[in-house]
Amino acid sequence: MSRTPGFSFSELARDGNARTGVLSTPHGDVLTPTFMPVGTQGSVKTLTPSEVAATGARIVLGNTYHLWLRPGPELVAQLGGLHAFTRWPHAMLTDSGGFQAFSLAERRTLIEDGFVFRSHLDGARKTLTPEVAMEVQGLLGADIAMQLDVCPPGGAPRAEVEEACRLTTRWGKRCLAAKRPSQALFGIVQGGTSVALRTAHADELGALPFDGLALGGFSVGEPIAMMHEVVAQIAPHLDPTRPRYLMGVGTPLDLVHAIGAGVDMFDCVLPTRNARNGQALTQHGKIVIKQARYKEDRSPLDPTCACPTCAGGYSRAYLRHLYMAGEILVLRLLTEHNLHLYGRLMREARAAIAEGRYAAFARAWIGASDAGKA
Ligand code: PRF
Ligand code: ZN
Repeated sequence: MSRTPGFSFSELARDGNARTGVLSTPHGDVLTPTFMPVGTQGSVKTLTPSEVAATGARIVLGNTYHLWLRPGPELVAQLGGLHAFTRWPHAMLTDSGGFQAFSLAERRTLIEDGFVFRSHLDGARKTLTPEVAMEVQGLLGADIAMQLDVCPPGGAPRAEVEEACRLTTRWGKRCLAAKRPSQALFGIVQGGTSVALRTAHADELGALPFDGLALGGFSVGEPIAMMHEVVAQIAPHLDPTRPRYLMGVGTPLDLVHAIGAGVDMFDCVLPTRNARNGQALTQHGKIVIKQARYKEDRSPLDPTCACPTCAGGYSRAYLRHLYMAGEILVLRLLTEHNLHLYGRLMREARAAIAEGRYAAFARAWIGASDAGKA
């Protein structure tokens, strides 16, 4: 079932439930598993597109909610679309805006037709319907659009999770009807931590002609072990001919678990946001750079890392100094390091799957981070 011209997914190798493949888009091929750095407002904070690509990323995520409110999709379209506007030449995906409207907007309410809310920028009253979400994403012109969905908070009552699934299916059908023929569209499976609700919702959305299927509603406050368990059960159940995308997740360990379950795509603000909060991630856990223990530390963040920060010889002591002095260079240096770690994790995971040794690879990563915590 070829749905959108210029867009396809093919599995290259499988190892248990883990798989490696290639996602072809009008802006190039993306090897999976892949991590999409988050470029909420049309930039991956602190980095240029060529710096982002140097981390290994070949697809980034943009946000409908933010770009709709500012600078507006008509302006972006007039300036040639999000690719031309931002100078990112590779693949791009936009999230539909519901999740962000729910977490950022003021006085938001959910109705059958969509979300009604007030902008967090100027208080203007806005209505985000499935048709508006598709119109905005069409004007932005990313390779992949996401359907408008309802993401209940972690621990929401079962009736609320069931209603979120029903509404998400109805909105998914409206998004498919409103989609541009040239833009791929992914459906979003909800269902909280219930495997039964998620299985039913995955079957419902899987019957529709989406180009890919996402798992939404994870990492919203449920225990991490429960997320790993539910993802392990539901991901293999999603149609293997289409890419599987776990939204807004997570730590390197979360990704190692989810790749083992058969997830192909990820996005998360964690590597970029934590960098700006002074945290460097490594295979052995995180480094909080402001800590006094790094004051005279001549070593790089991670001696095994080939990123421009570590390979460039910047010491932990210098990075700590920059952070304490409020120098913005440190935000770039930590962001580069963190995104290179995610890029390397994806590259090594793909190689491990292709060579049939993913289980050993995952054990090594999980063991190294457990040792780092001790
Ligand atoms: N839906 C959408 N975007 C998202 C999520 C979701 O459930 C999440 C949940 N982790 C992150 N981003 N549309
Ligand atoms: Zn590094």
